[in-house]
Amino acid sequence: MLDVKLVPSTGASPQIGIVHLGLGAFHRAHQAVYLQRHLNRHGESEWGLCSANLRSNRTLVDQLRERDGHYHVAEYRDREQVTLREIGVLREALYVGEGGQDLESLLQRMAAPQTRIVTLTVTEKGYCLSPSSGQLRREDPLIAHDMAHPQTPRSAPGIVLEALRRRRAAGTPAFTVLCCDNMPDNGQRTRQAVSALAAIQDAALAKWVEEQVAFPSSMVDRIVPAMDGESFRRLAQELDCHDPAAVVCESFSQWVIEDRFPLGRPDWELEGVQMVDDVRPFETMKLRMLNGSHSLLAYVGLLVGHETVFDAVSDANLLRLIGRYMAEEAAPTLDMPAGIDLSVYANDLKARFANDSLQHRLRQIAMDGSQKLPQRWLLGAQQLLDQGRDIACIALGIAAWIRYCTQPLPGQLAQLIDDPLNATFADLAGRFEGEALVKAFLEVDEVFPAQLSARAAFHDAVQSAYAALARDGMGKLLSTFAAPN
Ligand code: CS2
Repeated sequence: MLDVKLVPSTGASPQIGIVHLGLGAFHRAHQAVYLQRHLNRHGESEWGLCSANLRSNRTLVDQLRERDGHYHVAEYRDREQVTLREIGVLREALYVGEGGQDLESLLQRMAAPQTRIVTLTVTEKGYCLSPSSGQLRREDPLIAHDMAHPQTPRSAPGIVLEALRRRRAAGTPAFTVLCCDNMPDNGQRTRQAVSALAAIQDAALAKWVEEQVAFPSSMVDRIVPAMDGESFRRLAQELDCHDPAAVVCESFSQWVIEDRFPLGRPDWELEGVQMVDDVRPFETMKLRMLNGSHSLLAYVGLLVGHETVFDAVSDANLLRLIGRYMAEEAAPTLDMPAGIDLSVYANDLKARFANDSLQHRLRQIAMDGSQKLPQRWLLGAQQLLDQGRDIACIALGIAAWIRYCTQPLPGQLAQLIDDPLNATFADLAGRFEGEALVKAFLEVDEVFPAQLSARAAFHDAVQSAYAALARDGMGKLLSTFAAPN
């Protein structure tokens, strides 16, 4: 029997104090929930949200507008317990789109003195940085557009910069920029994107950004699968919830934020947010342990025919694989503050992955691998090699990723790889095979840091994993690989 707890939105309609870029499922189920709990606790709030989608999902924005921004979040602990939360903290939903429909409203909202924080979940590629070096990709079409038309920007860094330019011109103090995407040093990366663009446009503005804008880093964590027909059906059947803007997620949630907010912030710590001086150890732990395991489950799991994270961790070989990866290839690269036990963290992650109420598709995790691999596996691999350690799991993961990017999965005519470097991968797949293909992949410098791809031990490990995969198939390889000692 499913135990359903309902939590309505209480409190007065809040004033908008935060503008968010990237109105996806994650934002609706993570940040918005913390702000809702803040509103429910205080009964009023000056931290309401205006959230915008930059390119995707106009329909969602329309649906939210029809409901005055109200929607539901179903937090599943397991098959037995769920909390259905009503969210009323989203005061304005905007869609910028290619035609720039709401761009001016968004920029005005960001420039308004009441806006004190701008948050972002635009995914790794939304910052237009090279994944391996963190430098702004001037050749990115969105950046090229924003360099030519800074006042009608399209990229996330361009929009943040134009809003900051307007604030500076009006004598309004800078808002704080809080990145909530899964990148290492994500505040610093965001600063890098905005500052590099500013430096191209206007030296005085670049100096002002450097001196006046705080870019605290944060670590965000909650598993929020993209909604699909099946999740909507279950919401209707199990919870009688017929809300097209609803989101399903796990009950676990974590947010660790660097406490640098010159214009103030909500008292988030009351809602369980960890406000710290340095977020890096938490971010690195989460990226390598959770996201690194996720990517391993995705590429290896898809090759053996699994569809969801739950299916993948129900496969004893895969469960052993991520156990080994976390213990031998992620944990040894981490330097955690006292009180954090990485083996407990690893076990908690396995339990979270085994939540069978979530239909978390491996394909969703597999997308944008070029943007994710550096922080999930490659920086750690470099450290492991420096320490003279083995990188067998990471090498297997990279071999599986190369395979996934270059060969259709069984039962499919053609595989659509959802990745900004799609064309590069297709080109390599057309020109090379076997060892030469692996070599060519490892030389894609957008993904693989030069220091790593220069190492023979790195090439050898990936080459031998790929050769075994090509020879034996992933099923056989995985069973020998993950055999218990
Ligand atoms: C996942 C993440 O899609 C992915 O790549 O690894 O979205 C993951 O679910 C979240 O980071 C969990 O906090």
